[in-house]
Amino acid sequence: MQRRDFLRMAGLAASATPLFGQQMQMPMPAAPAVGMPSLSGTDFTLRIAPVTVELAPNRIISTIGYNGTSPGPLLRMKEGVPVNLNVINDTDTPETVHCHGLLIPSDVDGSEEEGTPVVPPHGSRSYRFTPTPAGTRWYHTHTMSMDDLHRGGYTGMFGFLIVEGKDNPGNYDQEHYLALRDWEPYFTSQMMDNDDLDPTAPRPEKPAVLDTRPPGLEVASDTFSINDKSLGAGEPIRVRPGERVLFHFLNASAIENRHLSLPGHKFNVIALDGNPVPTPAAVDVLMLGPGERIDAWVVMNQPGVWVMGAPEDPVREGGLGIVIEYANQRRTPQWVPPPQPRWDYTIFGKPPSQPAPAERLDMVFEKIPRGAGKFNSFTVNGKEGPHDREFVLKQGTRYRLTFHNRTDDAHPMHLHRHQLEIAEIYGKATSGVIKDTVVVPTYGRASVDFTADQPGLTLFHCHIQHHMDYGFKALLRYA
Ligand SMILES: [Cu+2]
Repeated sequence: MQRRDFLRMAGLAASATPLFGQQMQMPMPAAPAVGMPSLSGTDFTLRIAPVTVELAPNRIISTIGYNGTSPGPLLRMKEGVPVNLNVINDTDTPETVHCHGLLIPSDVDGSEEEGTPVVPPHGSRSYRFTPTPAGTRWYHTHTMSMDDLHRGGYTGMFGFLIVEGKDNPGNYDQEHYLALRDWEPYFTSQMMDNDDLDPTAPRPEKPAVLDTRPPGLEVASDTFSINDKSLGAGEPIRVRPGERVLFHFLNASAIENRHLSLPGHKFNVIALDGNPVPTPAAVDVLMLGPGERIDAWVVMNQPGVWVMGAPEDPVREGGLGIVIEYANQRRTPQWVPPPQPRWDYTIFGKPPSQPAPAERLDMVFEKIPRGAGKFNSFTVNGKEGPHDREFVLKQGTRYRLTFHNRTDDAHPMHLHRHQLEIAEIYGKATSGVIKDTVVVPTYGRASVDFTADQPGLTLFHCHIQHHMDYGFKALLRYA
């Protein structure tokens, strides 16, 4: 590490407490979650190298991270102000850093498929771009892992990237950035999904005859954390009755959609994937697919000591949670199962009012059991990625993209460098919900609109690493 970088990190670590210090209307009574330094300005350096993560005193894992930690530093950029992102790669493999949710050119987006130059092993590279739009974004490696569970998205290479706009919500007492994560993944043929908790969900794409061939191996985990700490191992979030706490949640998992709840409290969702929603609404349970973010505030009005965590017992007990402790309360953290999770993007939308799209594209998703030897493979319209010349966009055209999910899994579908407006999902029409990653339900259908206004190669893929690596991606290009 260069001395300059070290000084910068050290200085920021010391001043990291008031994250939105200047803009806050009330003083922050407690420190934010530890373990996540923050960097701001216009010149950012990320150093990729092995790190250890102390999930709990008796649970220390080795992985790869940024600037000595995982999650990496919170990067704070200003909307519209050009930045340099300098990436130093201290590992033996080429690396990429993808800025997820930003509308930036292909050659700096951080995807090799789009033509972004990689950071060579033991080399460095500088990317210059103008961050936009404002909101909760994130950055992560975009390399393939294939059958190596110590590479790519399975490592600790992820962090928050906040693009600050002119507006700031401001009206809260504390602010926390919480990344949901799993560690030490392994292969299994057991399906452990919790995507299908709602048996009443419509399944318009369920095939009349199901494929009964034995499935291949998928990736699972039993070890979880929020940021770098498993439930109970880190400092609690300390609150006082009546406080409004703003949470920025990120599912930084490479393998699974996750739910989250806080007994006795509701999440007031104000933004999805960093984009303000037309109809903020209070919910008991959040759902985040890999890659998704939710900004939500909570009024702390149930004094006690609570577990905010995953509703599924093995996941929460495996570490996916954090303790919320009210002042002057001393007791074992309490957990109460939430009502049936029923996540629905459309409650945050408004009645359909979007213009009719000029063009329509259909994508049929299928899973081929053991299509890749011992693993499943995934196809879009009958073929594995890259779909080099299949999806050719006309500049300036508004498209409606309809996903037909004929698989037994819910997939978080991510389009790089563009914003997706949900038009229909779960059989409901909506508008105004702007996302970059949309979880398409099991055997479900979803339509999203986007404007082709970002010329250049554009990657579309499932954000579950194993699915992306085994075919579930497509390269969109402009005519
Ligand atoms: Cu998937």
